[in-house]
Amino acid sequence: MKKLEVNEKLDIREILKDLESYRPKRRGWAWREKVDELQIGPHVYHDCSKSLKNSIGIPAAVQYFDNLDPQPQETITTEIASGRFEDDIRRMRMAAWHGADHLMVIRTAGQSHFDGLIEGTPQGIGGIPVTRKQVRAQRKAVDLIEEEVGRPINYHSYVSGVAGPEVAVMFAEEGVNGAHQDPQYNVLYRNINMIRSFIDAAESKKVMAWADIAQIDGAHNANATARDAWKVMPELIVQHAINSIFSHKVGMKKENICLSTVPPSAAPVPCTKYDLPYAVALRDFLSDYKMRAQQNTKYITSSSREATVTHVLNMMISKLTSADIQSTITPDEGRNVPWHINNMEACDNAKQTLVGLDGLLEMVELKKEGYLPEKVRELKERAVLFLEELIDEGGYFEAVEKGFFVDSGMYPERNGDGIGRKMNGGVGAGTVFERDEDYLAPVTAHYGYNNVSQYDKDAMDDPAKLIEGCTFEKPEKIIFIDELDENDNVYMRLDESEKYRNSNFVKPEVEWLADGTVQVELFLPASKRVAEFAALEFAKNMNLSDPEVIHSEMMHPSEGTRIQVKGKVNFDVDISKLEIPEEPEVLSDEELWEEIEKNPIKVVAATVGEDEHSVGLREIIDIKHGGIEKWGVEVEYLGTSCPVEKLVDAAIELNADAILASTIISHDDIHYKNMKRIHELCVEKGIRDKIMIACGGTQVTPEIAVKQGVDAGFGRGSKGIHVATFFVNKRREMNNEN
Ligand code: Z98
Repeated sequence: MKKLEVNEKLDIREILKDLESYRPKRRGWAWREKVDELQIGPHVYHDCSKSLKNSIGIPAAVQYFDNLDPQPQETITTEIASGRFEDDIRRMRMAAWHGADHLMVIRTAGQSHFDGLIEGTPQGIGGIPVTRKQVRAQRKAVDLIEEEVGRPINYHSYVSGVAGPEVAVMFAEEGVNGAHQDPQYNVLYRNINMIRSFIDAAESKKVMAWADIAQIDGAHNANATARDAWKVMPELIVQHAINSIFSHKVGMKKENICLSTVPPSAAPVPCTKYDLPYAVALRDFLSDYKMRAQQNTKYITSSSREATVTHVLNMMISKLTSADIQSTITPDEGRNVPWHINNMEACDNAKQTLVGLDGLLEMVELKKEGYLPEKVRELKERAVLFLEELIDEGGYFEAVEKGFFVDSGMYPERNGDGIGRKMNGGVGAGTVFERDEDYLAPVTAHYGYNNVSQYDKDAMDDPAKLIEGCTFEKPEKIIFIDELDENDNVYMRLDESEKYRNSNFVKPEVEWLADGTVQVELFLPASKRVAEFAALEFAKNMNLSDPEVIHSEMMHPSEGTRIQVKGKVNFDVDISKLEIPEEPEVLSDEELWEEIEKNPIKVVAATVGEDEHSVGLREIIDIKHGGIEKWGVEVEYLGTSCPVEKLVDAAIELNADAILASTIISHDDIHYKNMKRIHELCVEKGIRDKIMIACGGTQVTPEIAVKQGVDAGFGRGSKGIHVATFFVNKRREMNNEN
């Protein structure tokens, strides 16, 4: 396929073309390339990785730092799954540009509730399973996107539910690079039979190991479902330990085993007192494995401000304890708005925080005495005692039956409210059978005994040899099944929004092309509930359809409420009909500094006539808000209501390069008349060809100003940079003429 062009939209139809024969470019997880001392401009970074070929820095980078966009050493994760894989592909491209290199696809309804591999795209059944078609289309797009940004991107989904092993095989075939896999998740949160889950997990992990897929466990769910999340810390350590050692024993390499660590608590509790000792204890115990730091999702609400602070506090823990992968969670989790912008902002949060904390561990270290190590020790003891009791009870299965897990007490305290699952209960109970004596599965990466030798001794380590390779070695054996639903498939959806694909028409969008959704922010001087209903009326009157309050927050019980409403607009804009004025050209700070230092510019300035409005002019002059002094322009300010004669005389006396006059009063066109007068006086006094004249004011139209004979007019919204740019450019022009 043709490589992506920065100025061209990704062509979804092109991605879908010949999908049945597409093979992923690579397999396996890829870490970022660490650079020990990364020098970019005057700055040196110690914890960063190779920079990207194409990326978008945080807003300050774009505005002040020439797009400086250092990439932290941590992999950055974002979850993208709006339910329409074709639109998610576009979001993946944006996320990659914002620094994400781990794209997780989690579906809107439990993938793990599907009992088999789903090949169609049954959107209508209440959830969107991960199908081969979706995975292949997305991996194909990501293959292009990683070339565009210049860094490998890890594509990730979930190996859960009773279809786990089939899903794992499909992922291995399709070049998926990361996956959640944890039998405890199935048992505790999906009520899948525990024996079946562990057997499936052995098979799944073996397949994942073959495909070099990095694994993330499911312990974060224990935190998210706990009654008091900070009490679950000993159990979290135990869950991590069980999945990690199990995975390793099945054959996964340790660096592919990633713990889904989560800071258990969040402000307003004094969360660092819980979260830091917990993170240290976990890393001490399980130092052979990788740490994937997730944000706390237990205490997330619909406030994006609050979610951002929690995220940043969490990243401080990540930094202090050297996490390998940093997940980003958006307020989506709290209000179910999986929007493009929230993904980008979350990636930017991570990048900004981690880069901002670069070198932290060279400056601070964790204390070896006092509260921290004492708490670490306590947590470790609690976890060890938990495991010892589990063994005393006969093992994991017995402990689960007895409700050891998801108990709301802080172990060894127990409240007796844990989730007890029956060893012979749950989904898939009774579906595990012993293998026959001569059991044979001629496939690669299979767990457990397999009687290959009876057929071919040489095939002992390569059972698929018996069938001349399975789908892993011979991908042409994969059967690709396209979507089966004639009324609900990607082509139908693309057709519906075709008007907006590479056309002149645009419509606002939050997750799907032309979905028309917008968010409106309101403050209403009313109590919360009243404000919520009033806000819906405002939305309706703004012609928004399907209005819905997605966030409301009390500012004061009676004085007012902040509300965010979403709704849809039902019109579009034809961009070919827009009259877009030319963007005012501005020179860079560096160019202005350099030029004005070489050839100083002296300006006389005043408000002229009988005009006392000095604020605008002074904003254009003073350094504080980016006035022309910033770049070294020397200004003689003559004050307000200055007669134009005095202004011109002062220019002559001081041998100024420019006159800067400001006028707001415009009755009888006095502002333009004054401009004309300044020009004429300069002509009369013989300095017009040597002096630049710039005039500004809120009522000034640049074109009309120039007609009065001055060199430039500056209207409403003009800034110092526009005036400084004009002076430098105009003088260059004058010098060239002479
Ligand atoms: C994260 N925010 O990890 P179903 N298996 C495990 C999971 O944790 C999850 C699923 C499967 C989290 C993402 N986790 C949420 C171990 C979900 C999801 O099909 O919905 O059960 O799969 O970053």
